[in-house]
Amino acid sequence: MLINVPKASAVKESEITDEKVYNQRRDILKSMGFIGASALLTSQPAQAGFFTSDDKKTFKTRALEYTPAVTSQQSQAFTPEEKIITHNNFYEFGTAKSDPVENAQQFKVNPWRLSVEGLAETPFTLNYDDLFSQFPLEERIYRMRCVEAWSMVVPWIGFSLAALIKKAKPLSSAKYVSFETLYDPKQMPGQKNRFAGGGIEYPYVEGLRLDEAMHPLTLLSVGLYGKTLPAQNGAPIRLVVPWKYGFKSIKSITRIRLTDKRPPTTWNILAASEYGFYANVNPEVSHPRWSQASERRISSAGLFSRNRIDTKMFNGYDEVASLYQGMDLRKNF
Ligand SMILES: Nc1nc2c(c(=O)[nH]1)N[C@H]1C(S)=C(S)[C@@H](COP(=O)(O)O)O[C@H]1N2
Ligand SMILES: [Mo]
Repeated sequence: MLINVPKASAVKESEITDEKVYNQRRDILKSMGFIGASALLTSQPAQAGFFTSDDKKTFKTRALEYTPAVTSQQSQAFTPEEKIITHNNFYEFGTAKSDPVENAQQFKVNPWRLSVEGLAETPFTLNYDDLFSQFPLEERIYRMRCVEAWSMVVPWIGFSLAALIKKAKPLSSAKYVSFETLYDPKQMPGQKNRFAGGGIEYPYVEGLRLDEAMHPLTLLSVGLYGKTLPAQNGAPIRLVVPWKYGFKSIKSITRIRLTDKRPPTTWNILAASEYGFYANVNPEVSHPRWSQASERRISSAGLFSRNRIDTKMFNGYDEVASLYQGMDLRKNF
């Protein structure tokens, strides 16, 4: 007998927030037999866009081909697209949550160059088109937990970081992976002006231990909600590490490097006592200035709805616990 037991980490029914357009379209495709384990979801009808005014130059996204996540109609919940693409942290475009969507619409992502380098036998670079064609794209529905205690459920599209790292053939001396965001002050007002950029020393940098980077949950994302990433969400390619606080999920990456030393990370450089290297979601370890025990789930419910939920260890992704066996997670926060 085959029983479908959902993993502890699967997004639960209790997290349901309806995203009508997306789910209805999925239902239609499903009823037509288009969505199966390996079906490719292609050309989406253009949705009523957020930026339809003619006077505003808007960042263009396009439909992607990818393997949809296998979901039953009622078992998945998504934060509405318009919230995911208007409530952002991307300090290169300003420090307010509404700044990235305002200031990133003219961001140029094509041509792009992502180099994969460092302690590797076969370093390589990818151009813009390669980002969408070198690795098969799949949908991953992940809970995202920001260190500021809000969270979302996002239907990402991308590929495992592990696939990219394997292609580079890491040397045995490689122990960490470092990541770097584009440095281009002409395009990014926060890089031009230290105050506008929140005092960060740019480029924004992040890092993972190699085993964290190779974990199958760790995603390089090139899209969300069926389309390429909006600029404000980290186009054309960004990291997504769903068991860590959002600041680890670095956006608009131009360089990935295999190293033998733990790489410096932006928020740790800025305030080491508040933001650690690991940044695993942990309800028992408070931020020095606020509790991490609960979070505000950003859903389709109104702004004033009470959608506060308990935060789970590793953001509920228990399968990563073995990566940290024997470590003191209060010290290694
Ligand atoms: N380059 C860069 N990457 C970044 C950030 C940033 O300011 N610059 N902010 C981080 C933080 S704090 C969060 S919570 C997530 C937000 O991702 P989202 O806007 O797609 O939800 O991006 C992360 N990646
Ligand atoms: Mo964040």
